[in-house]
Amino acid sequence: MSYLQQVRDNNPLIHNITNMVVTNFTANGLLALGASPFMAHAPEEAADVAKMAGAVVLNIGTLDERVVESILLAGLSANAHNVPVVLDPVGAGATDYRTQAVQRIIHKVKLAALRGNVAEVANVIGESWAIKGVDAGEGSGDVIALARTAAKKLECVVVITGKEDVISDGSRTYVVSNGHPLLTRLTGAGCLLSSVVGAFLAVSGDSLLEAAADAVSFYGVAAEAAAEQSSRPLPGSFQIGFLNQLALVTPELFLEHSKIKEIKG
Ligand code: ATP
Ligand code: TZP
Ligand code: MG
Ligand code: MG
Repeated sequence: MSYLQQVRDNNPLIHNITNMVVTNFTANGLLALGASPFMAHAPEEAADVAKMAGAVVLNIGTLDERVVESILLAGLSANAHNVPVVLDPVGAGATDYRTQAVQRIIHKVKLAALRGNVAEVANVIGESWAIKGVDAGEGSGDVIALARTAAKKLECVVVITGKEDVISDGSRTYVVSNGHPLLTRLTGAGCLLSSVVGAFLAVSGDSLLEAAADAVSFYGVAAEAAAEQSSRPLPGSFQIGFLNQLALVTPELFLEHSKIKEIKG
């Protein structure tokens, strides 16, 4: 059975410690998909929520020390209970505080997946890449090589998103060419994707790489369908249409439109 169908059948609980910009959009996106969002960022309950979840998604978008404390508590609890952890290193490299917070997190918490734009992922592994706030900068380089290197270094699946998305576990690598430019006009498009990756990992068993690639491709197919359904695609109506398509895209439609290519070598 497809990972998408398993998410819808099993309705996995996804613990999100995320930023104040995207909290509502992320919860609605997970609900539309068929997962069960739980937004819980207090350090007092972070460990308890993480251990009951199907996946934990950690996001540093609007971090402060209390958030970092919660992230560490949730991450360590998830690790102790075999719950997959996804990290979205929003803005890593933009300020020293973000860069250092990410280093504290990855040294303590074992990730199942890292999901970010190219500049964020480069900065997480100490390679420089221009970054503009929370958006990828104009840098250029070999994104496939970067994904492989990062996956090997962090020993987890790495998802680098952009016009094309690269998903690697260090030995196998996929490129996904689904998506729509309107996603770049929607704040939280990346953050919600990180949580959708979490939902797919929650039902993946050991097939983390395949589940992550499916999550990314499904998300892009939903965006394509939303743009196609709209008579005049604009950011506001696209956001609503996109949420609708996260609920409407069937496993059959997904298979028909999915563009996942394995990169050899
Ligand atoms: P950034 O802040 O750099 O925009 P992000 O965290 O918002 O990063 P994105 O890289 O924008 O994350 O990825 C979010 C989603 O948008 C992914 O599904 C990705 O495939 C899609 N996407 C991003 N850019 C494009 C594009 N130019 N064309 C089509 N899809 C895109
Ligand atoms: N500022 C801090 S977090 C955030 C903004 C605008 C949201 C970033 O979300 P995404 O998914 O990276 O676009
Ligand atoms: Mg974006
Ligand atoms: Mg982002």
